[in-house]
Amino acid sequence: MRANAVQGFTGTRCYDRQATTAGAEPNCTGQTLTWNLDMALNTESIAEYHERGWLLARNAVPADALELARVALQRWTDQTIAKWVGQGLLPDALVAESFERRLVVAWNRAGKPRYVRSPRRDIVCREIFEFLAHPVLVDIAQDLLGTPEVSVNGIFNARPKLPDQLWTNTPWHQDAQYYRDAANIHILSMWMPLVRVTEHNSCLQVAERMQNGMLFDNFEDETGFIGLTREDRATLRGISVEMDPGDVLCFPQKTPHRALPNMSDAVRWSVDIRFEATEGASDIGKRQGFVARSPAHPSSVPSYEQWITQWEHIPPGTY
Ligand SMILES: O=C(O)CCC(=O)C(=O)O
Repeated sequence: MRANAVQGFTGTRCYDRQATTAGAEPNCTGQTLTWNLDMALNTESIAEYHERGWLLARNAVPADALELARVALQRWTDQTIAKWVGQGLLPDALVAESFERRLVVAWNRAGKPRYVRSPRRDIVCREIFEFLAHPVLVDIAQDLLGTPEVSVNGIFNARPKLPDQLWTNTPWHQDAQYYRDAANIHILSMWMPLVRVTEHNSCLQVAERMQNGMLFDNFEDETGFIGLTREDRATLRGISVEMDPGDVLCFPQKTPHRALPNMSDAVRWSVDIRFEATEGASDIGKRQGFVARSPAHPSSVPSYEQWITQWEHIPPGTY
């Protein structure tokens, strides 16, 4: 089943957090949407997130934020391909190829070498820091978490997902399966594609209205990712969320989701990042995370130079 878009966002409001007047306006279907003008999302969208356990906000991520992620992913691609060239797997770095195709062309020519499928440590850089702390993303997090005291959770990933590649096919799981001791802390995931994603090239599927339910048992999937048992998977009804760059899919830590296989001939590029309320933030999230916004304690918001010290002991090539 494919998802209908939730038109929950207007970018202009996002920068307008000073305004305090409430408002209401009809949307294209005649339904009245209500706004508190110091919010990035309208109240219906926030309610929808809490009721259904996911929200697709269309055209919510500004181009400058996406560009920060893209720069980091391009740099990662340069480094990954340079390694293959250095190992003698590839004669040249294929710099003329497009962002959408370069990695897949290089990977095939290099003999399909293994690479870090969900890079995190290797994309840590100033651009990623600025992306994670981007005011528009923090605005959305503030609305969905219900507090202006917002932290970036240190679990974030890029997903260079190639065609015909079982080991990057993320199976049905709940994010909280990765941090079971923090399963009841509201950790908001935001998943953003850098290319258009459809059922053909590995869009995500979500199973709705399960965010307040049980935490499923961990099952070691054939991909090596944590997944759900065959029996638990059979209980889920997947909703395909097809998206364009600029859209953001938001869901909390117990919403089951998976990625469909990439059947295109191009890379499915995406990034997934997480936010939580600073008060009561998870230990795992704080380890490489940081305070992104704090009206109460503005000095707790770190600089890039301060944040980078949290990564110094983590070797390249690992998470
Ligand atoms: O992008 C993917 O393939 C999986 C993303 C995911 O599972 C997540 O963001 O939690």
